[in-house]
Amino acid sequence: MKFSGSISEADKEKARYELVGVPFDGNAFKKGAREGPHAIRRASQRLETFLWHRKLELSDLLYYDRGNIKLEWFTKGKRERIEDFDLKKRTIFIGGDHSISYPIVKYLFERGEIAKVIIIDAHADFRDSYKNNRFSNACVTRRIAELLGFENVIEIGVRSSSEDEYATLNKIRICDVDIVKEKGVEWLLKEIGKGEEKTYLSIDIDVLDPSIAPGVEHPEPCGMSLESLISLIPEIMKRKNVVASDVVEVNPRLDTVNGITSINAARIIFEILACYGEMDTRLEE
Ligand SMILES: [Mn+2]
Repeated sequence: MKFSGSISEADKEKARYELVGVPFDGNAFKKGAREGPHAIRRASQRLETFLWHRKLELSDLLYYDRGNIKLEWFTKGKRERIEDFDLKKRTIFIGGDHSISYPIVKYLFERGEIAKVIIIDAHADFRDSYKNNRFSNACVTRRIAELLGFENVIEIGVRSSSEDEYATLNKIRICDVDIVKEKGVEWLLKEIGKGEEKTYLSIDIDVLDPSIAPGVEHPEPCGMSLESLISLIPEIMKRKNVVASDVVEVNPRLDTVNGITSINAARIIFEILACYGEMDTRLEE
């Protein structure tokens, strides 16, 4: 099954954007996120591809769901790589647990495809190691920041970390929920800044409130509404040259209330696709 609105394999050369599933949960504690790509593709079929608030038929954007890629990863950090991958088009990776972001970012960074990373997540994920695994989904932001340079990573929506983790967090720019509540979205957008550098946007679905995204390994109360996330994404993408992104941490085994977490993940992917379209229209003008 392909993501809703994907062009067919016969027409794939016409695609302007790509979707790629990464069915991997080897670094999660509770398994199930490997079923995320399938569940999100299925959920996407339940939504209209006509985006009402934009009056945009998504399939007109021409995107292709190229199926899943393999992540070859021996946990405990011995080795990690993704299948050779060519980022010719703006892409959305569908996870998988959050640890998939690291090998993808590493792969793209080493090929000069990205320079900055924005992470939207309830959790700081800044532990040096978790349960004796440095590549755990609880360490992903730390690994990415070490790779790209701490100044090249910004984290939004955070509302949870350990005390030890918190003590190290001054190394990266964190716009946590409290400060965004206090200073407002305009302030947040100034913090994010503008720039043409190629950026990777990683969205952990658990940034949403658990009432609307219950199907996650670590639900964290007092999260974002879907409306605020959906309005934040275009604001970020107006200011940053987002060439690739991911939506991670949907665990269908825990998503027992009408698959709402998968539905909301599909809806977020719709929004990113619409923003890719908008970015390219702007560049062509
Ligand atoms: Mn998280």
